[in-house]
Amino acid sequence: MPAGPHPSVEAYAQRRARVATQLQRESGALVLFGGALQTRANDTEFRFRPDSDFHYLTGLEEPGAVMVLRPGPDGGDLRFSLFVRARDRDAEIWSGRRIGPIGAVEQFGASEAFALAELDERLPALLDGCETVYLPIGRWSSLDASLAKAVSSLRRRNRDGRTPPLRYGEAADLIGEDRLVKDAAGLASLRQAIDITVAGHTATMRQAKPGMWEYEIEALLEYEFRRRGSTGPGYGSIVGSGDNATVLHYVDNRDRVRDGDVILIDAGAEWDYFSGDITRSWPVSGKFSGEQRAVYEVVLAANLAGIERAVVGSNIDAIHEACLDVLCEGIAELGLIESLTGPGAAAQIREEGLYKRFYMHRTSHWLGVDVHDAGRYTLGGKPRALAPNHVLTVEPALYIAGDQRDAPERFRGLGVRIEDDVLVRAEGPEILSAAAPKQIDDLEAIIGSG
Ligand SMILES: [Mn+2]
Repeated sequence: MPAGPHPSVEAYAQRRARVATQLQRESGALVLFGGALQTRANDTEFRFRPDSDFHYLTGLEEPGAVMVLRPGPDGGDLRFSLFVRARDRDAEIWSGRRIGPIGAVEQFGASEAFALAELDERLPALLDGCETVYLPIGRWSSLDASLAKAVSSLRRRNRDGRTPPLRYGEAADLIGEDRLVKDAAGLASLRQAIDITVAGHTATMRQAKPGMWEYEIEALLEYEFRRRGSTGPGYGSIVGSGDNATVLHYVDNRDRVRDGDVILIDAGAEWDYFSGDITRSWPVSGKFSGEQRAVYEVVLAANLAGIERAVVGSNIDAIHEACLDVLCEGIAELGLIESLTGPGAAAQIREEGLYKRFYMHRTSHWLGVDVHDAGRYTLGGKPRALAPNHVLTVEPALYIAGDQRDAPERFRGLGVRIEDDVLVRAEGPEILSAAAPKQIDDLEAIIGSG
C-alpha cells in the first residue's frame, strides 16, 4: 500500500455503525455490490475500481463482492456479511490474488464471509424479517436478480414463518447522506488526494513550456500523481490551451500549446477512492498578456468572493450568486459584450442572464469519494444549508470562445477557471487546495521555473 494515510478497519466499522443506526429505525438491511470488471475490448478489461458506496463501507477492492449489513434486533450486534470470490490458485495465477472468505473476516472485519457461489442460497435467511431492503435500485442487474429470488423465496415460505421485506429503499441516498459529512478518516484521505493534486498542478506549472503538446503536459501531471502513490486521476484530466480551454469537458488533450496561450488544467488525483478537484489557468509563457490578466483578475475575485460564502448556514446557491455578482461586474467593465457597457450594464447582464455566454455552468458541487460527490443538494425544495465537514468546490470561470462574435477579438480564444476545494468549518472556510498557486505574482514566479 502506498505510503500515506489509509482508513483503519475500525474507521470502516464506524461508517457501517452510523449507517446501521439509520437501518435500525426501519428494521432495515443494506445490500451492496462491489462492482464487476468492465470489458475494454475482446478479453481485456479496464482496471477495476470498486463501487464508491461499497468501498466506503468495506474498504474492499475486489470485483464481484457483495455485502449485507443487518442490525441485530433492539440494537443488538450488527451483522456484516461478505460474499467474495473463493480462493482459486489457478485463477489467481492469471488474474491476481483474491482475499477469499477467510481473508474477508480476518482483514476486513466481516462477521462472516462466504464464497460468492453461496449468495443466492444464503440471502433469504439474511433478509428474513427485515422490513426495508436498501440497495442501489436498478444499478446492477445481477444484484436485482439475486434479491428478487431471495424475496420470492421468503414469500413462498411465509407459512413456515419466514417474513419477506415490505419495500425497497435507495442505498445511494442513505449512504450519500453519510458521505456528505466527512469523517476523520475520509477527511484524511481527501486531504491526501488534494495534496497530491496540488503537487501535480505545481509540477506542470514548473515544467510546461510553449511548444509542448497538451498530452505531454497531461503526462507530467499524471506522472506526479502516480509517483506519489495515487491510483491516478479521479476523472478525465482536462488540459486545454487557448481556445480549447473554452470547451468545458475538453479531454482530447491533443493540440500543441502555443506561446501566448493560457492553459486550463482541471484535474484531481485519487487516494483511497477519494478525489481532489482543482482547476488552474495560467500563461504557458510565464507572463499574462494585458487582456488575459484582466479576465483572470475578475475570475480570481469571483473565486475569493465565492469561498467567503462557504460558511456554516450558507448554501451553494449563495456562493453561486456571490460569484455572479463579481463576474457580471467584470463582464461589463471589460466590455466583453461590446454593445453593453457603461452604467447599468452589469445589472442588465445579470438580470437578462447575458453572462451565460461566458459562464454557463454552476459554481459548486460536493467533493469526496466521487468528484461529483453524493449527498442531497436540496432539502424540502430549498438549497441545503452548509454544515461543518461538508466539502465543496468553488469554480467560477469566464470562457470567451474563439467564435464568440459579440466579444472583442482581442479576448477571444481564452478560458479561465479557478477551482478550489473548500472544507466548511465552524470557524470559517478552509481552502484545502490553498497550496496550488493562483495569485498572479505566485503563478508568474513558478511557471517555467523547472
Ligand atoms: Mn469541479
